[in-house]
Amino acid sequence: MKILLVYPEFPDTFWSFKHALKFVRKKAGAPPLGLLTVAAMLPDEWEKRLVDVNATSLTQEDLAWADYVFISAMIVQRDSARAVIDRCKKAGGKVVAGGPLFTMEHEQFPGVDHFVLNEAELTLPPFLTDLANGCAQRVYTTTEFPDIHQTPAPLWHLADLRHYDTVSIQFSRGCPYNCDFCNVTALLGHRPRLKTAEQIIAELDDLYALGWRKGVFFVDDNFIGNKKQLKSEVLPALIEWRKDKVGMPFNTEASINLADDPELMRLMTEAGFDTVFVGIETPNIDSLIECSKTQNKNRDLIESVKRLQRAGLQVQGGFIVGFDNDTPSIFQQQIDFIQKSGIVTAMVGLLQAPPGTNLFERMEQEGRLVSDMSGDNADGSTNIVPKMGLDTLREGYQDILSHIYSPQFYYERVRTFLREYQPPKINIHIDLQHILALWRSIYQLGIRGVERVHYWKLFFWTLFRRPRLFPLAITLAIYGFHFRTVAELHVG
Ligand code: B12
Repeated sequence: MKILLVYPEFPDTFWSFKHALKFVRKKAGAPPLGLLTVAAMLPDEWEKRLVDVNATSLTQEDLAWADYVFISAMIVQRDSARAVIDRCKKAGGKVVAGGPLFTMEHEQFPGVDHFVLNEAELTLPPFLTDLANGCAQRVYTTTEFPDIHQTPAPLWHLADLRHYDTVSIQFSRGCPYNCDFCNVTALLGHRPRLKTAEQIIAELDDLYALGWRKGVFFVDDNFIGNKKQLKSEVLPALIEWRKDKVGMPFNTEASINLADDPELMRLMTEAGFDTVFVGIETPNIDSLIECSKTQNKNRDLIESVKRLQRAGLQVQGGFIVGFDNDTPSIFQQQIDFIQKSGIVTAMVGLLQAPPGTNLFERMEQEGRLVSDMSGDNADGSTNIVPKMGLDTLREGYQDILSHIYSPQFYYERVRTFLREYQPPKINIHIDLQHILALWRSIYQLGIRGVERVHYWKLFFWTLFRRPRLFPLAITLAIYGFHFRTVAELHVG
């Protein structure tokens, strides 16, 4: 059996990092972890090929080669997924689809032969058995959440890792919190399900053996969902593993209460984590109550962010405007908060209600749902009628974007962050692309860019004041170029 695994193209979004990747001559952010994991669950003797359309093109020859095309996608890849399915059908191929897009809206894809939905650990085995018996059904689904102790290591060798700037691995699924706009618990449940330390070390060993030295993104919904096991098993194992390694800094996603646990922060940075994405959402306490974001309440959010930064973790933040409790003053409040916090990578979006969430149900009851979600929560669109009125919300949103990514505000924020940040000690791996990226940034941002004055100010400020952080400062300058380019697409 010949299986072609296809990952559709991402649009030009905040998270695509498309405009930043050019500086390091990479084609895409990370290889598709879901497909590579599914590949490892297929029989060994089957032949497998991966085409990540973000990194390489899908050819007629690929389609002619395959007995089955396995496709995975998020909602944001909907259009490209449709185009891939159409091409497969025209080429006479059979399509098997899974992953979050199809799990949420499989009825909208009549061209797909088989849907293997939810987590493949549970739905793929019955599909494979039925396929072998010649009685494969159209839809395989489950309401259970599997134990991931048996999940095999992804087949990274199928991806051409030279095209990517980072790779993702997964330690846990699920999140203990109940934020009413987030569909992670609907998709993956409340109880964090964890891999063992041995599984994670084996996955890292595979990557290291393949020569990977760049960043590793732990794509957990909430990395600290089970602190006890992290502290007692996984982090000590990672600390031990890192001792004779070079490069491979880690980043992840976690809730803000990480800032309350000095021991956990210390173990994480010792293990090699240098960045964490945190859902901050809003400085408006009434909106935090409205969306049941309990972990963000009753705290000084700025101080929590600074504690993480001082401990060695760069904080990236997600922010939302458009809660019922937001008034037009929220826009300036968000700008002030983001500037003071030194959160350089600040992703701001309008409140959206994904199906399966409490927010979706409430909006439906109140007759406030208006359209399908675009799937990109930072494109200035929403599927609900906001209390403050859509025009006011959009205008305020655009005002936030044009401020926070403007060269003046952005570079000021980079300095606020670098003043606070105490980087963890990781044996840095410098490759030729880093040096070339520096030259490209000098040309693109320091000579041609509208930000040139700010760029040089940061360049020399970091060289003299925080020389160890110089590579990070240049990376952030490059990110700024990407964020501004994407924001201009939305703001016009
Ligand atoms: C890593 C990640 C990213 C990375 C993606 C990197 C990459 N190239 O893979 C980045 C940071 C780029 C990203 C961005 C975004 N993401 Co994201 N992301 C995740 C995250 C945290 C982990 C995904 C992952 O790798 N999981 C591990 C693998 C093993 O799981 P999996 O892919 O789901 O695969 C399993 C099953 O789904 C199934 N399966 C998957 N594919 C297939 C295919 C076949 C054929 C079969 C049989 C089975 C199968 O089998 C696998 C094993 O069980 C998820 C949340 C989550 N826990 O899933 C959100 C998630 C996928 N992201 C989401 C969203 C909304 C986004 C963004 C729009 C904004 C945002 N909120 O972050 C952007 C859009 C991307 C863009 N470029 O514009 C949503 C998607 C919702 C949806 N229904 O589409 C999720 C589910 C989070 C959420 N809160 O809802 N994301």
